[in-house]
Amino acid sequence: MVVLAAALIGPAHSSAAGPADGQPSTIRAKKCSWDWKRKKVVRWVWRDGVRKRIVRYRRVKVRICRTIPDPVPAPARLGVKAYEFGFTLSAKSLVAGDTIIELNNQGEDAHDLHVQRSGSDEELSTPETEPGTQSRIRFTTTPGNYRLWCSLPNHASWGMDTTFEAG
Ligand SMILES: [Cu+2]
Repeated sequence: MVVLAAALIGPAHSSAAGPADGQPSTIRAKKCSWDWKRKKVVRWVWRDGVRKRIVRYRRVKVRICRTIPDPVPAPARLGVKAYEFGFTLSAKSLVAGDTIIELNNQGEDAHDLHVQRSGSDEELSTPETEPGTQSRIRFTTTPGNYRLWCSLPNHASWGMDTTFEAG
């Protein structure tokens, strides 16, 4: 077996997209790079009256292109700090869709967090969350107003009751 170091340059015209090719820079669907591949070359020769099989490998430079999937959008995040007795939100509105709400209990009592979309019967909640700890709810919001409250006795009426908007 003979390995030839000689390189064969692959097709000069790649399908790389980008400004260098005069294409709009908004096209980012493909990513290309050069790679080395081993190519098997089989040849039959007559030597001293005997037919012999000669196998050689040579390195071939090839253009590898792969399609890059559209990036998955990161979930919207809403931080909710709990204290006695109220919530401080990191934002009053967020982009509708995949959402993570994190309850961060900075108070001295346990609290929980209930979430309900205005006009919906469906209600999500964290477990009761001890002081100094966090809980998360991950769900999909649709455009609208959401209520956030603590369900421990009297906590909502004492101020742990607020809203945010998804849009
Ligand atoms: Cu509470």
